Amino acid sequence: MKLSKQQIAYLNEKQLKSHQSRWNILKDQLEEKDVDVNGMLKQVRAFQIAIPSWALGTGGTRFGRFPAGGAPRDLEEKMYDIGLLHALNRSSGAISLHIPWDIPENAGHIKTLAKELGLRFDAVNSNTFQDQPDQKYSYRYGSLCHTNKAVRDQAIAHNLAVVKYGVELGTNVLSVWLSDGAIFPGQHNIRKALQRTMDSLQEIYKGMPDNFEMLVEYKPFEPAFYATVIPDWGTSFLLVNKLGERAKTLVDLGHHLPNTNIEQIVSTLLAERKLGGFHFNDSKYADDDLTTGSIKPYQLFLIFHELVEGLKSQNHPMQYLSWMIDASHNIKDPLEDLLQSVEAIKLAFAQALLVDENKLMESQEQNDPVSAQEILQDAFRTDLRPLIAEARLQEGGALDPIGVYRTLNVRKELIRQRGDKTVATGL
Ligand code: PSV
Ligand code: MN
Repeated sequence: MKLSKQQIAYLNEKQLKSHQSRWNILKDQLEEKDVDVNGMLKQVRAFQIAIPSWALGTGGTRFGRFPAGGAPRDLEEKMYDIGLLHALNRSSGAISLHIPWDIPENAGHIKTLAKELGLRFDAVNSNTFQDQPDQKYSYRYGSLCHTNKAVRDQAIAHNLAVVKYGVELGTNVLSVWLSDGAIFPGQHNIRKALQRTMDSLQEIYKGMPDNFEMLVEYKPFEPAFYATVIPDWGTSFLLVNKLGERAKTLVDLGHHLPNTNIEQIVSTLLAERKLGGFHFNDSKYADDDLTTGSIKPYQLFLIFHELVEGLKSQNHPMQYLSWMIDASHNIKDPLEDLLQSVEAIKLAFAQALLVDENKLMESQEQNDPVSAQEILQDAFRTDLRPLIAEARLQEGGALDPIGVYRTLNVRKELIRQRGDKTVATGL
């Protein structure tokens, strides 16, 4: 299913007047504060967040699944779904593939479709956390950390095969997340498991083309409950530092223990030129994979504040990093959930752009935490939704993406086309 610009423009018409009045009020308010409104609009318009190919169907927990129907049955249908999102919000113009959940069998055809839908390929993700039917050795006791060299070699070869798909699709980022670890104390030698992981990653790094980056993701627990081999940013940082310049850390917001100061991690990694990318989601307890911004929007804003300030200090554009969503949609329509996530991310980004950095620096120099808080919260509490809508409008997207999605009965149409019992590969 595809949405045309005309369909969207027609539905925008009805909301144009009320949008204009809200936007004019905000614009005046921002201009009064000497905010570079056009500069902000330009940045928000350009910002793109990759959609993971593994999160377009209804997810579930180990207790059950409640699919909503109309889930994409193959990579092409997944791309059409991302095309729908991008047509609505103009900010989902990239797709991140998880291999072997989504193997681009015919790269030429897939690239043509991507072009037609206005999409590009973001990081390719390897998967050595599950066994595949045709695989020789099992990953039951780990992959890159395994005691048996043959298993490690198989996992290394898989990662290099993923890189090859990436090359064919025109991306240059490999993202690695390992579930390797011990579920019970004593199960493995912690020091040796880390060393073997390091050696295996080195093999992969050496095998990548010179322009390829490797992102190493960390996660404190699950499925390895006792000692995950790469449990935290410190371990990832240690590994990527040893690997080389093109290896960096990937921060998944859900991969922290409660109350971890993620913005501080982001700032430190960025300062060391070792922050490579993001997996956005939100959580209350651990890796809940909830809609971004649904639980802790202030934290998201504080993270973006560090990103905006840090990248600016290094003269890097926002697209210097890989931005991706990594979520599971248990009870919401996955496409609506993704629209909400992208909106929350753009809002946090725009709020961060609004922070008066010079004034904040003055407060910091004068050791004035009261005024620092006022400055940050003034930006956070400014309702920038009309600016995000205006940016979308200028890009040819929908003023109200979820409204248009519902008015056009997109889910109903997808169910009609694909059936109500379809299952998508992925989470
Ligand atoms: C693991 O929890 C993770 O965050 C990794 O990024 C995986 O690639 C993804 O979720 C899908 O399982
Ligand atoms: Mn992730």
